[in-house]
Amino acid sequence: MCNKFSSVLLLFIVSVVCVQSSFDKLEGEPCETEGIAGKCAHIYKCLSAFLDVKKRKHPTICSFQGREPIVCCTDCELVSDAREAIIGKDGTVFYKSSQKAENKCIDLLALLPETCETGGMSVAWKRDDQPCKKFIRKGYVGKKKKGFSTVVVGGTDAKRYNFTHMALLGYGEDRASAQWHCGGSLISEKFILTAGHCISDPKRGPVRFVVLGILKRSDPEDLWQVYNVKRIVPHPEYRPPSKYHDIALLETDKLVTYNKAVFPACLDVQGKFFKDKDDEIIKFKDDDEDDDDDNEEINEDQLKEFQKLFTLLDEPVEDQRQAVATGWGKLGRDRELSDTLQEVYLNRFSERKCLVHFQPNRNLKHGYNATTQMCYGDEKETKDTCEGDSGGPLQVRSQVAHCLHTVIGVTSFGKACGYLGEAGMYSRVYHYVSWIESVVWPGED
Ligand SMILES: *[C@@H]1O[C@H](CO)[C@@H](O)[C@H](O)[C@H]1NC(C)=O
Ligand SMILES: CC(=O)N[C@H]1CO[C@H](CO)[C@@H](O)[C@@H]1O
Repeated sequence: MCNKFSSVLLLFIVSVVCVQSSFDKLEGEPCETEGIAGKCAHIYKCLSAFLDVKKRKHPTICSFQGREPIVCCTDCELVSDAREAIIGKDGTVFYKSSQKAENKCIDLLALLPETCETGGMSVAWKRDDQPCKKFIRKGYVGKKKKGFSTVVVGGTDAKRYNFTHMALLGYGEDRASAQWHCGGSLISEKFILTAGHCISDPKRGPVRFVVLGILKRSDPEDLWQVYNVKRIVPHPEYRPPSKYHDIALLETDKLVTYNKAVFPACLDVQGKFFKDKDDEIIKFKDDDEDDDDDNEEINEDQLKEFQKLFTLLDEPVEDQRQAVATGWGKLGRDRELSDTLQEVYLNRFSERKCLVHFQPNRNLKHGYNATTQMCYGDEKETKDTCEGDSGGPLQVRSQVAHCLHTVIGVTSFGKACGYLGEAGMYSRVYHYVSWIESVVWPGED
């Protein structure tokens, strides 16, 4: 990308040099371009000029620093290095963050087998009330989908290619006789995220196989993309039978091939916005929230603080009030395992309700822990994850691209599934992101 860019840059410098003569404005000096007042800035600090050059549009030159132009920049904010920006197929811009897992998610854009709507930044061009060019987030993700959770009772069949990160885990000596239960999520070319308690089966021993690319257990053999598990990495604090830190990573013996049926998911790197307090601001922003008895008061200061946070970020947040759990688990209590992958839309329970649902017991000494766990379910319909769904993802659509999912939770356990109003427990991915990064992408920055 950089090479291509410098040749374009050079070409354009040559053409500019031919037609203009004096380039004497230094970095920081005022300038004007297309009738808009700006400031001279190095081309790599001026995202809009950088993008213009990529589109072979000439920016206004202030001067040169060696061969690199100082341009007249009308952006509201300069960036540290525009070369860090990733341009999506539809022209949207992503800016790399300091979070490895987020950058990995953005990198996936270039590998997507099909194009899909991306959710990066786009330029808000100057309007009369806006003295400079601003990059704003394209915000489709935070938009609430109406009628999302309607008549689904229990799960529904998922569509092929909709959950391409979904893995099914196999236990047993060989593939032919292996038993397949527990789910997982493909999160890189080598790693599957699953639950701690899925790393082995009481009768058949450690997990040995991972299958990707299927929608149905009964899918023909040629759709089964099977990998051997080379390494099992449970979370270092996972101490069964305790149910805390119920999360693990599986490494495959070879690199996973991405295709239309197999493609990884992103990890939730934003979770901090969805702790208890923040529930309130989301409710505040959402005028059609109709329940609920747990509308605790928020004070003025808190509100201001949240509003400040939101304007600072200027981006939508992934709406995690509703999330989708997927799995090939049992279709209900005392029922058979599902042949077709099931998807079930669940609602987030308030922290208070989670505490009530999951009180301290033998394997959960301190009860529900909001830092490391979350609970989702449905209070009005019988919807839940069930036996065999363990290890699978609880997910929302990714903010990076419409066709990607962000895994926010790992299905951990429930009580008896299929009772009205029950909640299921999920390991909170956000809390584990740095551990996941250290295992999946070690030694990279
Ligand atoms: C919840 O888990 C975190 C991380 O393990 C721990 O530091 C914290 O003390 C736990 N909170 C409670 C109330 O047990
Ligand atoms: C996330 C995703 O891929 N969603 C797709 C699920 O399937 C339907 C119908 O095939 C598509 O319209 C969605 O875009």
